[in-house]
Amino acid sequence: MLEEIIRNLKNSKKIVVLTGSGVSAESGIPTFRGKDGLWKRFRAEELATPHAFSRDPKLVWEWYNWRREIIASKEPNPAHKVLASWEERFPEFYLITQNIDGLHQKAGSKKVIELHGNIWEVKCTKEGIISENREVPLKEIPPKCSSCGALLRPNVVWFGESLDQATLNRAIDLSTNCDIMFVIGTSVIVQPAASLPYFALKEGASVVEINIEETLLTPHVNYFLKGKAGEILPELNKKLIS
Ligand code: BJW
Repeated sequence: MLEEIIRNLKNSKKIVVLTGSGVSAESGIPTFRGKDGLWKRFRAEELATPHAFSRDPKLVWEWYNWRREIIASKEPNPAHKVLASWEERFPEFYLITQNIDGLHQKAGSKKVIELHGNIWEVKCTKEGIISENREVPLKEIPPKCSSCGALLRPNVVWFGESLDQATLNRAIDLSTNCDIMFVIGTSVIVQPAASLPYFALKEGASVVEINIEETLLTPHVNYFLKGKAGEILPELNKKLIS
């Protein structure tokens, strides 16, 4: 099956990859819905909704501060590295991620389309200005805007919030017009990201899913590679470059 995927990949012009938290699992960053996933230990509605933030910004920021501490100590794994090398190899390679951890960029990917924002950015709740913030741990919780004093929030997309429209449109356009799509380390549950592989399938693209377990998407894909992204992607890459 790997040979067939490689043949397909080599014949493809537009290559799209959609990643989820499973890609960073081997770096030591918890996923959301797995056995040790964040939503097994924490309630999403108390921490990852606009309502939760307006009710208790300190609690929400303490949780993000804890996650920032974990992420700051982690390094990209072989899956991130292979995807970064594919950006160099293929002229029309597009990486769409639901991850907010910045590990794709740390591995060298330069043009990452971040659907759910980035944990290393903060947004002023009054002026809407987005800025980078890499302070670990945060000195002040909750942090305040240095120019107007208003509360800052993590620049991530919470449940019930819309994704940035231009970013989403770009992801839909790429998914609708690609030749091959890799869907890696995501449960394909959270909308609207979960619809992207279906747009690709509908337009006749080949879809390759890499996951340690089957998802609702699996029965629809052309190829399902069961296993860890950090093992399967290097294996695919070895065949690609040999
Ligand atoms: C491996 C592996 C290895 C492990 N190798 N694989 C009712 C009310 C309100 C909203 C809704 C509603 N019903 C539906 C909605 C819409 C909602 C939604 O989809 N909910 C679903 C849960 C049903 N979506 C939204 O609210 C979105 N906005 C929206 O739709 O706006 C319009 C709207 C507004 C109002 C009402 C309705 C619509 C926004 C979604 C934002 C998601 N935000 C989060 C948090 C980001 C910030 C943060 O991190 O703190 O994004 S939630 C979380 O899930 C995070 C992820 O990006 C996202 C996806 O998770 P992912 O990456 O797939 O992780 P897992 O854990 O689910 O899966 C990991 C996978 O990896 C597994 O399959 C493993 O097997 C695999 N794996 N190790 C390969 N080594």
